[in-house]
Amino acid sequence: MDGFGLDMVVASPISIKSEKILPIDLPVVDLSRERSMVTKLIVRACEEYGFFNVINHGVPCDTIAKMEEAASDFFTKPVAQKKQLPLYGCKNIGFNGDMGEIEYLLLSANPPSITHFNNISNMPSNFSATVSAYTDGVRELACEILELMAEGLGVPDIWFLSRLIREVDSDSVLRFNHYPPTLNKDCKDKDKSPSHNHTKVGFGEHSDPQILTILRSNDVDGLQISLQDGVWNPVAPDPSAFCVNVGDLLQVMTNGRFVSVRHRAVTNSHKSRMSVAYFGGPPLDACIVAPSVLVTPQRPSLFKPFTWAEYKKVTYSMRLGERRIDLFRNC
Ligand code: GA4
Repeated sequence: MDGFGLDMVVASPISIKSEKILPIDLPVVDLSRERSMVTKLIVRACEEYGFFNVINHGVPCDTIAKMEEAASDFFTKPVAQKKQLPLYGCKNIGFNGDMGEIEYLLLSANPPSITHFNNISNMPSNFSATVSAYTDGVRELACEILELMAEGLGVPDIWFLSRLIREVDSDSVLRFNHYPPTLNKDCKDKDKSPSHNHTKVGFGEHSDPQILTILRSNDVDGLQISLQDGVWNPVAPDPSAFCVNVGDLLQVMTNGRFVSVRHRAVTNSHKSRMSVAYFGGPPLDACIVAPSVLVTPQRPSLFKPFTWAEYKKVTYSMRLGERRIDLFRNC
């Protein structure tokens, strides 16, 4: 994987430091192919990359298009109007001082919270219907993928993961992200040259705490994953696909077979990047533990059992980039 290294420039605290940048192609899983082949491909992708693109996913194109339009309409509203929504955020991420070149809206992906949007002024009347249809579609896709994973891992109860996010009290989240272009209008012409880097960190390095993430983005790049410390692998956006990634809980529930890979989003100098991410999480009281078939004398249990409530509390008490999963490792 040598030969693509580009060094980037430090300009401000949220600019990219000098790092190795090495573009990669994610594995592509075509859900319309033969089941046993699909399960093998998914398992391999989750072991080696923690990420893959899924095509022929079954989520209707118009459901996706309406969602993207609703997200884009929302972000073009005046800031004062957006700030009226309790779950709107700009630059501040979490509660411990993390910052990024991003504005976002975080919603609970459970039906009662989505319906709640009907009662908030300034949101279009069809907003909650659009979000509900999209959430139903991606939740179903996430469940199908989790069942394929369980099958591929040889777990007899193939619903052991999907049932956690199908529960009515599952703690899943939908996040709309907007990364505005970061080329400063006052920039001198000489600084606008392609060799000058205006890329900044939109959402800093982290792993996703939940079980599985299903990400959709517009055609503007920005997602980077890190398969090796200090090396960033930009992933090209694919408008025909959903990008799927393993979360911390899935790493624990596969006893470390699947990897929750660190990733980040960077801005583009000239174009707005928009994405919608569904984070499939279990109910708060769910016990997070690997099934017995994945714990063997050759591969003893890597993690202590815990509840999602305990993990979530730790997640929100730490900085974005901290390796919270390490706190739950067996010695
Ligand atoms: C990362 C994944 C999801 O976007 C998120 C994020 C959450 C937030 O933005 O409020 C967190 C981050 C995410 C992990 C560490 C904590 C919590 C910000 C942060 C500093 C919604 C989530 O569940 O965890």
